[in-house]
Amino acid sequence: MALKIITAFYGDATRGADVTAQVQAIVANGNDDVSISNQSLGGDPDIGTRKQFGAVYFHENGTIASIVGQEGDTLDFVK
Ligand SMILES: [Ca+2]
Repeated sequence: MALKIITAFYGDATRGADVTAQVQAIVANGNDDVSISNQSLGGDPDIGTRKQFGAVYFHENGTIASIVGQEGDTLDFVK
């Protein structure tokens, strides 16, 4: 069973994008390593800044987890 993404955000305090659907698509096939980039998340919500990323999601075991990072990171959703 894939992870269930509750919410995911990519951007900065000024501009950002809800990337819940993009992250859900990345993890839909069981992959749990998510590259944080304009390419993987569907565009650049604030050109010229280093974007932040945060997500809240259900693990397979039913618990809720959160993860944060920055543009350029690869985040491991299930360690
Ligand atoms: Ca993993």
